[in-house]
Amino acid sequence: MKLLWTLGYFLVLMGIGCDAQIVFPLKMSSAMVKQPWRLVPVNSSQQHEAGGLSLALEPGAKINFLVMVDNLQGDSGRGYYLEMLIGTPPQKLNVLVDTGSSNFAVAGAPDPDITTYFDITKSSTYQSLDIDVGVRYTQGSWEGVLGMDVITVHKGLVDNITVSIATILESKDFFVPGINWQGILGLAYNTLSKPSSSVETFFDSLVRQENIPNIFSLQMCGVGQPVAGSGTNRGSLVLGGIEPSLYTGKIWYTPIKEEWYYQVEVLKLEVGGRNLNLDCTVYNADKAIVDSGTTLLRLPQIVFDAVVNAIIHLSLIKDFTADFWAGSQLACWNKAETPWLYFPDLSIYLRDVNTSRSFCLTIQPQMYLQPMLKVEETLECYRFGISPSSNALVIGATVMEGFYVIFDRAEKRVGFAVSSCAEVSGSVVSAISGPFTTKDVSSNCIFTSPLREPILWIICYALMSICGLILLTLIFLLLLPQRQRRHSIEGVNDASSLVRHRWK
Ligand SMILES: *[C@@H]1O[C@H](CO)[C@@H](O)[C@H](O)[C@H]1NC(C)=O
Ligand SMILES: *[C@@H]1O[C@H](CO)[C@@H](O)[C@H](O)[C@H]1NC(C)=O
Ligand SMILES: CC(=O)N[C@H]1CO[C@H](CO)[C@@H](O)[C@@H]1O
Repeated sequence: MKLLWTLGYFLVLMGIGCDAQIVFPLKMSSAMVKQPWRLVPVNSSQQHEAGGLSLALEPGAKINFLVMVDNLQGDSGRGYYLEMLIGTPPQKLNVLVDTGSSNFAVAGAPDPDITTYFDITKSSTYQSLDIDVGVRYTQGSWEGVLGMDVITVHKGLVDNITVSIATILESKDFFVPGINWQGILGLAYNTLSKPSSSVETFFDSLVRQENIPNIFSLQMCGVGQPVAGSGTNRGSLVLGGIEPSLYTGKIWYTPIKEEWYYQVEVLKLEVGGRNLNLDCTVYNADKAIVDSGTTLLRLPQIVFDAVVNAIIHLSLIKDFTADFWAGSQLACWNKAETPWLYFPDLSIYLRDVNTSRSFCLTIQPQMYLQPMLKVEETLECYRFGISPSSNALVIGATVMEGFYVIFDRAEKRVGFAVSSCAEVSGSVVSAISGPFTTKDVSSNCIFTSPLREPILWIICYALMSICGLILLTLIFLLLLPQRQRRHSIEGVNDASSLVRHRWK
């Protein structure tokens, strides 16, 4: 990595409590921050208490869920992945855990950025369905063919179930250097399955064949670790239930507004305890989703700008460059300094399952300022973990790392609890609070959703009608001279020669 020290030291006046001048040794580094990869499909053809499903088994009770903690590895920058055995005899591959898409796909051919792939010719149980399939994500895409085979998730106690597998034959910006996974496990709803929603998702197949509850939960333990470090941070994907050891306190649930992505309703954002005061529909434009396959917290542009302004205002640091907020520059401090004191907390309010209440996820700066791998011995460098988006608010890995997130599909709701591993240097960096009243916000912050698809169809029909009209006119015009020629041959209408001249 090539470094350019563009800015030196800054003097920052801290006015909180005392008027002392503090020398704030901030450096900006233009170390090339590779655009974090994201995996949100584009143009998708467009409360229990914890005990209910927990691991705490009565003696002799039937195991009706598939719990295995610590079965994930990875980091927020390159994703968390699960080891899977595919085919007969089994071939071992790592797959990225992605709650923002719905296809299960693995490399089916060699690629420079991966070490292994699934060789269908070596699996006696593989059945090709002979259907072409491709998925485009916000970044990256692939094309391949659809088939079926048996899989085993050794560290998830899933044994020999048959699932749809897409084998990736060609891809673009999908596999990137340094990743340690060779496939993707899309855990969202079949509505987003490609080429059509009739392709049963991995999790639906699992629920059907193993008869487990329709719920999974996810803990990712990379807070405070370099975003693209050794890639060995732990995590847990619990298939079929909730594991009590992975969280503390109460689980708060928010309704799933529509079953495609895990779409939720964001009511309010606060920076340092101050309401941004934007119309709440802005937070859900055009959707707010929970997506483990997106690295950062992504905010609609207007919200992003408001958050950055609020942070600049509250941190009293005027000297961050635009490139830092844009994610292409790092902020570096001497090892002995920690910047946390100068930055406000960020809170996201979600509607509770009791719709007249809300609860709020709070993340401290330790979560949205992410350490990068060592750039220089004496410095610690951070990148801004929030980025703008043109079409969604995405609660990505950066935020999810603070929480144990429960995808309760059976009850159509997403649960959040403080994760047991959300600590940096011994202090917990995430919190959940509530309940709050929703009197100050509109009763529905999602107005685009029910209209989105119909409007596209209306436009489509309108265009088709116009095309039809043009076609009819053309046919009419083409037939006209012939009719008139016939007439003129019969000597009825001499004027037709004029028309024929024009058509020659
Ligand atoms: C999985 O089950 C199929 C048939 O149900 C069997 O042929 C195959 O050997 C099994 N594979 C493994 C790895 O157990
Ligand atoms: C929902 O929340 C309101 C306000 O806190 C409360 O008065 C009401 O009893 C709650 N309803 C249910 C069904 O819990
Ligand atoms: C929802 C969505 O992302 N729609 C995009 C589909 O693709 C067109 C053109 O490629 C974009 O303009 C839309 O925004």
